[in-house]
Amino acid sequence: MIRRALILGAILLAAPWVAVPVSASDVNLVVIAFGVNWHIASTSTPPKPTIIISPGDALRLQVHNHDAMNHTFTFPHFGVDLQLAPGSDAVPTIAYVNITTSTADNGKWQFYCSVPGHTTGTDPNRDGMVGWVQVGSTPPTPGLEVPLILAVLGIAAVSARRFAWRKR
Ligand SMILES: [Cu+2]
Repeated sequence: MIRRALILGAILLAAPWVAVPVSASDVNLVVIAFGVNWHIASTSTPPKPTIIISPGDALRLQVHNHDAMNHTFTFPHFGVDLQLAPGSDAVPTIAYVNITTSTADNGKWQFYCSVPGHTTGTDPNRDGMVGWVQVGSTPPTPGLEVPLILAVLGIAAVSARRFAWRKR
């Protein structure tokens, strides 16, 4: 009986970690250099975008340049540094970037254009022609998990004791 209670406790403890889903999808996006700013999908979306993906996702980017000047798509965390020749709305310059992520990439990472004058500040806190990729959600505040684990342990301990007492 004690053993059964302990096994039940162990299963309850293990369950939250076993249940964590593993997602791995392709995220296809167009990132546009326009007006010395980055935009997602269209030139009229807000500048300085944040792309949110899950660890394990593959980020498949088309990087377009609509400006009649050079830009770069520079993303230090993922080792990407692309030159973008001048383009236009009618005939944008198009480059392709594939980024594969894992749980090791959890966090918020900045990309930018390295042409002098297009950003101010230094890595990883530039301003201007910048954007971010956030891998995973921001971690939840600890406080819910710990009491839950203690409650499960408490239930297991109490039932083990009760069974031991009954046995006598
Ligand atoms: Cu630029």
